[in-house]
Amino acid sequence: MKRNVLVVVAVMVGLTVAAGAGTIRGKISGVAGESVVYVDTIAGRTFPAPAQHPVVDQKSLIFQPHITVVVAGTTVDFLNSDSVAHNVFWTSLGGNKKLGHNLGTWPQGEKRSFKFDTSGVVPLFCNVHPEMSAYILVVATPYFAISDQAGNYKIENVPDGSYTVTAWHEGVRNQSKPVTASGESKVDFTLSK
Ligand SMILES: [Cu+2]
Repeated sequence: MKRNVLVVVAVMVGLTVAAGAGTIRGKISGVAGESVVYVDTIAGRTFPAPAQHPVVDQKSLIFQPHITVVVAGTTVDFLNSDSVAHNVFWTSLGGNKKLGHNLGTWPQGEKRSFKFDTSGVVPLFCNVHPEMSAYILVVATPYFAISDQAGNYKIENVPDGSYTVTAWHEGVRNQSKPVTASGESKVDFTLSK
């Protein structure tokens, strides 16, 4: 009986701590279009990958969406919705050329899957259509957001704590800033080459 009470108290304390969560928001300037902002690795924390697989489609000769962000360990499904064959390959992952990979080439309606275990940027290409490109960002925590076209972003349900947040935008340098998240926190970025 005593043990049960202890368990209940422990669960309640856990819930109280988890309830201390807020929002990190801000604006990315210096670049046009969508950017990604994410909370970097949190020491001692790992996060389960979602059971549902995000889909990167190839449709109308375009990778859709152009930017996908996933937690490390997530399996991504690559679909071909066009009547022509498409390929998917990447030359590096997080800048590491040894993690480059070619998923092959496949016809309409088929998909191939890949599990991304290593954090980093994955630049996607199709070797049938050199003009096609897209990005997958593999990140360490589920606390990330893709900005709107004007650069405004909002990361919700971030547990209170001190973190590093990083802003990423295609073709420019990343920028990282410290944040002590508690309730509503504001972090702006100005990116440049
Ligand atoms: Cu293609």
